[in-house]
Amino acid sequence: MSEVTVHPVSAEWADKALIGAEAYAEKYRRSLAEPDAFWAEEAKRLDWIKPFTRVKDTSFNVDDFRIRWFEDGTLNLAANCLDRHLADHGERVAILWEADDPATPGRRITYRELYAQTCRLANALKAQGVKRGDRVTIYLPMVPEAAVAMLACARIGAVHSIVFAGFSPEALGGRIDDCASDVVITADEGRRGGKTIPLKANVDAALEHHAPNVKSVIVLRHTGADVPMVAGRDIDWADAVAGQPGDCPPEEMNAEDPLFILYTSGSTGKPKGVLHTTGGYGVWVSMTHEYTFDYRPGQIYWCAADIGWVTGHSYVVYGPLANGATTLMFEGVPNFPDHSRFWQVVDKYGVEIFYAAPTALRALMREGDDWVTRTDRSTLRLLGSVGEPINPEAWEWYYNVVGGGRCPIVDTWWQTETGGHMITPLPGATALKPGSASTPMFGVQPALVDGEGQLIEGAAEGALVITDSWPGQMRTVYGDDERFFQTYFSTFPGYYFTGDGCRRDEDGYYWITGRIDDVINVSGHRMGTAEIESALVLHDLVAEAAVVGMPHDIKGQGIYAYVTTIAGTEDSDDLRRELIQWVRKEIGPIATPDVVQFAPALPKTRSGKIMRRILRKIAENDTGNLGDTSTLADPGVVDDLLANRPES
Ligand code: 6R9
Repeated sequence: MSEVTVHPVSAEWADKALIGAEAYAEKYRRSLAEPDAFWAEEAKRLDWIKPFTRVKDTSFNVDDFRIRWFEDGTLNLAANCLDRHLADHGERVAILWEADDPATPGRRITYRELYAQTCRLANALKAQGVKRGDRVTIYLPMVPEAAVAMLACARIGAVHSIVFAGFSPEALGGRIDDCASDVVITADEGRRGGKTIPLKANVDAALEHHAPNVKSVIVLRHTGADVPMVAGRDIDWADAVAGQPGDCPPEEMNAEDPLFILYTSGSTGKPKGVLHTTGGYGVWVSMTHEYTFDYRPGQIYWCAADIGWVTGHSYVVYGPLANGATTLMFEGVPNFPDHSRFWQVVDKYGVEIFYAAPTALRALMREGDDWVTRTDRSTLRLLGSVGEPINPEAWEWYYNVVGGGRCPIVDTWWQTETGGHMITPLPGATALKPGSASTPMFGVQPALVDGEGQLIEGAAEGALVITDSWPGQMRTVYGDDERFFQTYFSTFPGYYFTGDGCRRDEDGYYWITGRIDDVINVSGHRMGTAEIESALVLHDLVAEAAVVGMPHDIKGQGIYAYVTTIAGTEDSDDLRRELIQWVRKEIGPIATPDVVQFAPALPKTRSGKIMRRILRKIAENDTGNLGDTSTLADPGVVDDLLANRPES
């Protein structure tokens, strides 16, 4: 290992931060030693309708498996994000919106306005027949109405399921079906990087083959494009809310009632509907947003993630709004109209806290410092990173060039399943080591296990597990408790298995090394290799496919697909291009394979298992040492793969 540069906490941060080093140590100790007392205290950050009397009731063991937090308390999370802010700071800006095109005027929506818009839509949803517990699918671009839609669902106790607006009609339809939504909220079109995305047309296509139970589609006019409306099913957002009152009583939800479903990729099968509930999730995102970002009311805060991912749920909408923050929503992309865009937006709104994914930073870093240094950025005081490991080179660039050496970087490790930050530095407490997510959040007990499932102590490397529950933990896979248990609690009995590999150094800092299951992380987005393989084999000419990750300078990982076509097919470049388009159509552009290699056969063991280890090595171009190939049914297959590796 090369020498690690340590950036100690500056005197100013140590002095002014909410949590300093001693406070961190003491609070962390208490969170484990007295969890009930600790969490009862933290839960006061939310307004409860009926206070809870029980705090933590959890077990990861097969015999008495349960995850319940604050279980007899009631509350409404939308009311916590809106109503309680009105008395003292209703005129504070809740959402700042910056359009894709810098010439389009931005929007500033106060807490009072957001409250009224949310209530109108909540009433409109009720008028469409949506009841407590019903699922509503949201397929919207990064516009304030996306937050309005989420909060309107939460207000009436409906469960939202957001599908990223970059997903294809096929992927959208599958997700609508899985949770049996009967209402879809979408827009005419989205805009990103100067291009439009045909959202309404995608919904129409999705509903052709899926979701027979969808009764209404609410359509937001965003670009104003002329989109066909299906009579009796489709309704204009403006018409739906017209005449609806600007107040709507919040539904009294139990702490363990579902708040949302968010589909994420796993190592097997179709995407899982990760289910989060109300009380624990609310406490978790509010607490982590405040402590990790050292957030003080009134500060301008920008998380550049899309609401289609968990980061958008927890750190664009619920965490910041629960804390009365001003949260910036950006419709566009980092490199449109040019590579200065992020920093122009920072200057335009005076952003103080900025949170983004390493893939965007690496892409910008490649374009040179000038795009950054020509902007001011003097308002920035804290930077964050999320979604994938950040390489030390990108970290130093972020720190020195973007942050001018003034701003700590919080490298936050967490997952869709964890609801919020799990391992992260706190800016006033943690000396920073570039590339390390560092130390656990309050209540989080990470551990490393070896291949036999034995805990390993001290400086070591292993599979990352969490040994006890935390309030923001997912509660189940929607409709499939058994799959939830199998996926996360059966590999290492008694522990939550994260799917990540990890190293712990002599100072107890955690260094995430990446996924150790069949999940690849492309530009911070999770893709299951099995999902891409299933899409490929749907093509008439494909007999078999195997997909692995490959290193990629910007995206972190790229997608490398091995494809065996049916006998007699000509493996041409045209077919290669067609297959790439096919996957884009089946899943969406984020799943575009970077390399398609035709393979007359795939390397298999005698029992017929594909040896992915070998496929990974070839994809990584690390072909000197393929390891043990003695269990292969036909070793000749590997020679053919090596000889025909396409240039990437
Ligand atoms: C929040 C989010 C989760 C997976 C996770 C890990 C990777 C996320 C990371 C990180 C290293 C970080 N990951 N943050 N790896 N350092 N700071 O991204 O959720 O989309 O579910 O992905 O992302 O591999 O297991 P999700």
